[in-house]
Amino acid sequence: MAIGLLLQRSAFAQPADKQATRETINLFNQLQKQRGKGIMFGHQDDLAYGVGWKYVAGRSDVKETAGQYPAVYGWELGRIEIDAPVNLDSVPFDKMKQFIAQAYERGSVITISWHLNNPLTGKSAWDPAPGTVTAVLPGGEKNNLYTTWLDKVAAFMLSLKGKHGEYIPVIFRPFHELNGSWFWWGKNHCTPEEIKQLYRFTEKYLQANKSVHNLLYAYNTDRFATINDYLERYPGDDFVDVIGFDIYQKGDILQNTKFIAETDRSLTMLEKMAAEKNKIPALTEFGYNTVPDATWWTNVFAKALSRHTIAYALAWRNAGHKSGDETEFYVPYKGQLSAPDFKRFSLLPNIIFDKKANRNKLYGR
Ligand code: BMA
Repeated sequence: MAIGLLLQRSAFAQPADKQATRETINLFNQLQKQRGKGIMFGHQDDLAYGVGWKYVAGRSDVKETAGQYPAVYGWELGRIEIDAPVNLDSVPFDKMKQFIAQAYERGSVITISWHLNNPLTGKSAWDPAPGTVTAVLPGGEKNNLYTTWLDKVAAFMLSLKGKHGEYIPVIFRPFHELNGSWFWWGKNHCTPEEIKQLYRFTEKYLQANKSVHNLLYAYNTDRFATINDYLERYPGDDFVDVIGFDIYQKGDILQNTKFIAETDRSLTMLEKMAAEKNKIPALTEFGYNTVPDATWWTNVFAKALSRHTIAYALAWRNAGHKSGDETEFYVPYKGQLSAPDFKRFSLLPNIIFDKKANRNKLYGR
């Protein structure tokens, strides 16, 4: 009975956007179907730069250490709203489009985040000025401005095309980490109802006003304690395709056991919700900055994933040396301490990089 019900439900599952393009529907179905075959490995900004290099055709820190490209590529639209030619991490939007097309042709998955500026103050996404969400909602003083920003997002999404003229599907994850309070859309700066409204407004506007139908939508918290906590700001099953959370290991390697336990526990809750709601579970961001542990990949991360069948896990960006003494990277580069272990991790039977991903024909072609 339970299995029958489940099959029945998945047979009718469809993306939040009822007019989603064929390739987008295929991606939605395939992401569900391939669960259990393995977890796809992703990396933010992978083809654009790595530690010690920028914009060298074909380069990728993941490829240079694991021996193959990732299966999922993360990109970021922050500052597209102000017509900047490059995003907040200096990635040129025109290059980003080319990288996205390349990855799509290889059969990989694209996911896009948006650290959009604060529409009320014009400052960054990290400016939590009181009243921003209220101002952005319909009837608010910045709603018009916000729709002009969405027009630019729509233009970007609609510029992504494959060889047959089809739109390239993208997993869009706006308002990520919404249960934290570091962004203007965060927990302490609006009510659950307000952020749900903003999420729904954004999606409806892109679909109805801009005819964008190549997006799957990700609802994405930071770390969370309970299912209730996770769902507090969930906009509803009709607005979400992928459910995920972001988690980073902090501190020294003595925290390994704690990280494994928390990630494992959170993934269990996520998979339970995904089964009930017929959504695709994913680890939407993860990492241990500078990976200061030679066996972190097989001894920590693989253990955290071992009991799970999420669709993918996205490592955050290899920014390298930033201003001051700061260094930021989440996958190894050639010669880095954890590189040999990362290679071993990439060969585990439940982990999918580029080669296995492309066999799965995620877009139905
Ligand atoms: C953060 C850091 C920042 C970056 C931001 C948006 O986690 O990587 O350097 O600007 O994400 O991509």
